[in-house]
Amino acid sequence: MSQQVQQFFENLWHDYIQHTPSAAKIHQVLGGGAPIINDHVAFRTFNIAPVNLERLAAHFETMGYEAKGDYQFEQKKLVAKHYEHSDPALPKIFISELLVEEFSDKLQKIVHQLVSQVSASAVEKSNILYSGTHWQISSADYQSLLAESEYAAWLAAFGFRANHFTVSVNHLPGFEHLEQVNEKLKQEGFRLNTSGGEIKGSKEVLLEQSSTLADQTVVRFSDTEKRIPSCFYEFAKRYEEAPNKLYSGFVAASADKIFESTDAKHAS
Ligand code: OOG
Ligand code: NI
Repeated sequence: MSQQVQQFFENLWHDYIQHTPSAAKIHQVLGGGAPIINDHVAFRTFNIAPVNLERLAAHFETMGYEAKGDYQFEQKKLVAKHYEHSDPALPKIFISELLVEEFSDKLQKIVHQLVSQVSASAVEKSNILYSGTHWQISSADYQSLLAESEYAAWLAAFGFRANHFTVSVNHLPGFEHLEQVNEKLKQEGFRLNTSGGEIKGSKEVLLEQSSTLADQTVVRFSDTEKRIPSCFYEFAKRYEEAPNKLYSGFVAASADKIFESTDAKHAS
């Protein structure tokens, strides 16, 4: 992997743990300080130029990633794609985008107002992917978004950065099953996302996933500060689709529940 790509992922991780202090602690609990292989990193965006999925994905294509799977989330009004790199040391990338035109005029107006503040030249730099917000939003607008879409509200508050990193349990010494990882995390006091069960997916669909509930951080809105859910950590165990070849896709029904790890309704 080139030094530039390595530096990119280091910067991404550094930004992520500022908003997800539990991820750094979990890294210690599971890996004992040894390096952990990531299965994937996930990003969220709006389907509006210049920040739409394809534009963000262009940075990964420059790094040598290729588009693989397409996913749809009708109820949440989202689509997503995943990207893979030929270097097995590099995580897969999962990018989703909100189908803004499917929401109310009110939501559309707020979101367009935010996106209009992002300069096209900022999107051309790869550090857009750990740049956070490029706008100010009031707590009232945040609440309006939240009423229609947890995803829209999260993105308005946190902007462009890793929504989560994901530990590859297949590459995690000392743990065979995802249940063991979950038990260890609960023993250490971390809260898991139980939407759809602690474990989403199964051996039959070749992918099992679990995640923490997002940490909570103080976000400065234009009028006030609020403590709201930030980012989470995910754990994935993959099964072979052919001898010596692990399944490398995602499972929409499971992903649908993973999205809920940042729901404000869990935070109390
Ligand atoms: C993405 C949720 C889906 C997965 O691994 O299936 C996902 C998100 O919360 O932005 O990460
Ligand atoms: Ni994920």
